[in-house]
Amino acid sequence: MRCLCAITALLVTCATANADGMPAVPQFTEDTASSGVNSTFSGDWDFTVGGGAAVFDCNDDGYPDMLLAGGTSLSTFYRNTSTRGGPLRFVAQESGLEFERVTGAYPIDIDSDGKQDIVLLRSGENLVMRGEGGCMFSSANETWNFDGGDAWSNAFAATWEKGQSWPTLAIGNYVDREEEISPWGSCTDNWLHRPAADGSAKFAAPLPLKPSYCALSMLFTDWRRSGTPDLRISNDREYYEGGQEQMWKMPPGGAPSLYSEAEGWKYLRIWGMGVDSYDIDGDGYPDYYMTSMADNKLQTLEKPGPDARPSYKDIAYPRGLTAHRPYEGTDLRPSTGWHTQFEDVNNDGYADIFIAKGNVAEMPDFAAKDPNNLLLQQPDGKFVEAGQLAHVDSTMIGRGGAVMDFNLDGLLDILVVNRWSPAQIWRNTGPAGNWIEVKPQQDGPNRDAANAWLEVKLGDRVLRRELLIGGGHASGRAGFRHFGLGIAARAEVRVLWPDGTAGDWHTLSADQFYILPRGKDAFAWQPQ
Ligand SMILES: [Ca+2]
Ligand SMILES: [Ca+2]
Ligand SMILES: [Ca+2]
Ligand SMILES: [Ca+2]
Repeated sequence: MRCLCAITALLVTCATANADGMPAVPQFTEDTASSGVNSTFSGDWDFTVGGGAAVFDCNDDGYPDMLLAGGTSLSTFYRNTSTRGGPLRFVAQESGLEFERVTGAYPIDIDSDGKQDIVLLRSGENLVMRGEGGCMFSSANETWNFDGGDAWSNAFAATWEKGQSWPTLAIGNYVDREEEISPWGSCTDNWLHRPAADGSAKFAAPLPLKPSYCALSMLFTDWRRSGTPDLRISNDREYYEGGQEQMWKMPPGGAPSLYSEAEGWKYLRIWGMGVDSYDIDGDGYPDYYMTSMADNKLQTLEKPGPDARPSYKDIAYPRGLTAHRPYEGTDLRPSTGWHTQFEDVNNDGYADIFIAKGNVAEMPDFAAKDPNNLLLQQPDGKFVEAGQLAHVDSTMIGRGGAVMDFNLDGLLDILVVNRWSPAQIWRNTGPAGNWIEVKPQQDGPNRDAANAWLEVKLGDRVLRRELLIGGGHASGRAGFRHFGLGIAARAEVRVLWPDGTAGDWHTLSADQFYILPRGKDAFAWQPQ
């Protein structure tokens, strides 16, 4: 177990909480200057949104490598050369993923060959890039019959629909990028790329989702645990005409249809930028955090249960999660949130929330100096702001990013892609409690078990999250999933597989990495 307490200049912090109840504040060291990462998301009008990162391991050493979107600059691939617990270091190298006009990127093993493939979202033609091994990639648009279109894409989600061995990809499109002068009302259709009907390893022609309302983030999520994920889309009210937040019913093999108000879906309009989910209240059902301009939303089912209607209430205010304006400085105009992620950054067993913040460009009604948020969850379920104390309060114009353990020491580090400024990367130096990182794996299609659930028993609580491909803001991750364990020396862990089969509980030791193969014993994996 690592050191539980540390004295900083400001306060005494412990792995669980301070005497005053404030959760332990992890200390982040910015490694940007020495990291080898030097990427800026550049461009004007049709790079106003987007600015993402894909984080994945492509040379099988366990250390997460990454691809950063560059907008009008080339996207850049970085191989992770960090050592365990050491400073974050990367080397830019040729990968085949270098393109102009990339807005975002998501890893997904489309052909289930054990190598991550990468979906490149672009202001222009989207690309599916097949992983060849050794961190080399090549376009598979033609081979896999993927129509990349020509829209301005920023949102992505993927699932394997029931009975399919090939994934369904959803791509969210923004306004018509040719309509720079009067873009209002020009939201272009989102596309659903389902598997080809003949069962070949190809995509069918894209199915437009009508109406579409300028999606900036989306998730396939099994919101009522029915075994069939639906498609939740967060939309930017800035440009849509008559739009709202959406959830598409996705009957396997059937036509998607929108949940209606009569079915319980509530009319909600936000500047939806980013989304993530976690069972934050422990009722067994996923809750959703959506970033916006001014106040952000935490949605929970009004009446959870297997027959639940898709009626959500916003509990961001009582949970201390509105994060609606800067928490430091003198600029008190409302703030603008983008990438968001639930992760336990201090390993106390309570999931926290990170938000990358930054003005769209120079919108005068919104804060120009808008620090990123690090909201730490307390045992009572309320969150407290710790961005400044943790030193991740950058006021560069944040967009996408990732909360990920880049140096495999069990402490989650933070990456943010900035508009017009270089991306930043911070190393978490603790203090933090115990942890566990796990990777479910199954044979056949959907190897990484998208839409499985991970459950971690910690005393009388069960930590629970759905494994999703999608969400955030234009940014996706693959690899080990992290849980903080507080002072527990072990935890019981199980996987609920995407087809509904419940795996056995495994008793696993803290501070270790584990592979969880379906139907077999979990085994420890040791980073070099
Ligand atoms: Ca690697
Ligand atoms: Ca692959
Ligand atoms: Ca925490
Ligand atoms: Ca780390």
